[in-house]
Amino acid sequence: MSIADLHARRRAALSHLVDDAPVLLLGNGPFTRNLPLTKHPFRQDSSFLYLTGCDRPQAAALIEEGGRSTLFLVPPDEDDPLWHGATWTLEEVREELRFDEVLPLTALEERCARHRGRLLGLAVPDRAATARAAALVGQPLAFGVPEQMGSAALVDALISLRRRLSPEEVAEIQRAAAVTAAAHHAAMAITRPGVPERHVAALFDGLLHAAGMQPAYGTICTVRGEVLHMEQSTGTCREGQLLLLDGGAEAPTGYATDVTRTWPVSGRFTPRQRAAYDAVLAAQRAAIDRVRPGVRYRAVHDAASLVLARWLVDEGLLRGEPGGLVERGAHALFFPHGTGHLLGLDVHDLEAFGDRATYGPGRPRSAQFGTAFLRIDLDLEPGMCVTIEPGFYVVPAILGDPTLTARFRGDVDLERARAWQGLGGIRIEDDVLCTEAGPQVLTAAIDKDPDAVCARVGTAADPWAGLLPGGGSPQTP
Ligand SMILES: [Mn+2]
Repeated sequence: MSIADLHARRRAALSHLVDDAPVLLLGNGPFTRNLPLTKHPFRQDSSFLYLTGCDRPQAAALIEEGGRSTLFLVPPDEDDPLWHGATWTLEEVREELRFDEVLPLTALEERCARHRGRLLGLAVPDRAATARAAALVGQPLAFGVPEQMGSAALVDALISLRRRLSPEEVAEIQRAAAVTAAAHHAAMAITRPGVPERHVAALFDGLLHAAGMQPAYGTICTVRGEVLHMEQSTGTCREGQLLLLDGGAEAPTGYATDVTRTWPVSGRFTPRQRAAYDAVLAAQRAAIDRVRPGVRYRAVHDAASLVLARWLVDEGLLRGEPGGLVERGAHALFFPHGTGHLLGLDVHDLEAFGDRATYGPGRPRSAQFGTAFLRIDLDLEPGMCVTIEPGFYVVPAILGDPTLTARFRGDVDLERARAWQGLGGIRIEDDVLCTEAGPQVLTAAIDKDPDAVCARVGTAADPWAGLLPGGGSPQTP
């Protein structure tokens, strides 16, 4: 089946799920950077992409009874061939994307008029497009505000369709995973003391671009792994430090990967680093093993937390019985986030729809520190793809937090914990497909065995060093 047929099939399935109610979809417009002419790279809204396969800016679609579909586009300008090269016709797009009809965007309001009062609509990241949809649908819409994401029936239908990936979608993630593997391995290879973090980050992102893909999210590349979403790569890799790289390719079709690896800058772990790395890896493997149909994701998270808690007790960082420590949430002092999230067209798939998409009915979020950040608590089903990404972090902001340290006074040995400061953070993350046959790690080609990782570090020259002004010394401050 061609990709375009797949999109047509999804529109028919959607129509069926909403009892043939007419559905209006607006795509994203271009996002201006600093001048009208300079734009951010275009990214289509994921639900629009899912249902249309159309990655042109300023598009709209109307899905009517039985999945009959009309696409609306801004036709090319007369001088487009001069400025932008090859041009296209609405008819060519109609054939390519298998729509029943393709009309100029200016016809949208008139075509929607016949469905007044019955249209289902959806918010998208683009505010102008969302405002246009809200006016046509006659209800307030706001992207990222769960209760205003769209008409309830449409949102529920999209969630139920997108939550489980088809084999075609899994194949897209696998394509992106192959590129992600090459990029992670290249990043390991050029890491050595003195190399600026940004050289590693630029090689990682550059490799994705060279493969015709792009980062699915802002790549994290830092020796300060304890800052969970460290966005700047302005530091320098130093002997004795760990480098954490959280980055993944997005395929041209929009499907994401999300992978974290952590490795020693020098290619050798200290005994303490190695112990922590082994514990995180054991926690990750225990959690991956739980990714099976019918298992509640909370149990996957608890499995990772328990393995870490046992090790924390062995190290003397926590005191007490591991099961009780996890129940009280004491492990979160060193593992303060959830074990993972859904993955698909969005790197945190369906998260824009809120907990309605990612938590089971009647399952409110935990109020407990750490567990409150768990991004998914569904019963796993075949076709769901989740990340498994436990970590161990020595976070000064946590160890110095008077409320947290008072709450867990009996559980944590603060003096010992503070002696670990400077280790930073270790996270190991893979993308795992839930199947009837058990967990399938889509990113298994990326080394995580500690010896295999170390064997890669420092095996290649810093490719930027000779290309940059100033002689290209990798010792840039
Ligand atoms: Mn992730």
